[in-house]
Amino acid sequence: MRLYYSQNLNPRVAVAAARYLKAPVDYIAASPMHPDHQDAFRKINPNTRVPVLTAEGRTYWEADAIACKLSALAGADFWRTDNSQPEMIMWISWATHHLNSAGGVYYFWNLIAPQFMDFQPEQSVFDEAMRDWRQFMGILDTQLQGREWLVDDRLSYADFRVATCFPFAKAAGLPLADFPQVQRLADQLSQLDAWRDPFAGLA
Ligand SMILES: N[C@@H](CCC(=O)N[C@@H](CS)C(=O)NCC(=O)O)C(=O)O
Repeated sequence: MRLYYSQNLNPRVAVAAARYLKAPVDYIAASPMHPDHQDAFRKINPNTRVPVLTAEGRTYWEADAIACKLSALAGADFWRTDNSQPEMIMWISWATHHLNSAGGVYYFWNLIAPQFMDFQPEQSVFDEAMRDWRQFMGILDTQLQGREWLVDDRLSYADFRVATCFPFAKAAGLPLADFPQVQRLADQLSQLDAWRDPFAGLA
């Protein structure tokens, strides 16, 4: 099995999941959007993005699908298969469409765009994303009150997914500490080697 990655937002989640599950994957550093690599990469992901997992003759892109596949192969309940599965998927979907979408604006414009362009959007773009970030972080904070983890008090992939932006929050300018329960979740996750330093030993 091969897991193609870069050290960016979504591949970080997939690599952390693979590390957490001790998946027997070969980690392949990739630059799928580099003009010299795009055509070749399109064969394994038409979106020319990472992460991508190749396993058992199939190819999986999207961090969530990769976590699902690796969890199944490990026989783990990291990706829930019991009655809590819909709730886990609810938080995964919510994270993608709401929390990470807001956080992604700061991640992209403050950390990624400056590497290759000299352009910043209007301040209103940042203001709107910050309003959304604070609203959704408030929702997450409320959900975490009285719970150790997001779903059924056991770690699941939903905890990784809602935390997608947390490792980049300080550098991107996204407030975490204003939300004490979310900060606690971030601290708990940081105690896991797989989450704190998923790229340890990788290029
Ligand atoms: N929805 C996809 C997003 C994939 C994506 O946007 N990947 C970006 C990194 S966050 C990418 O491949 N960028 C080019 C690179 O990292 O070289 C997922 O969650 O896996």
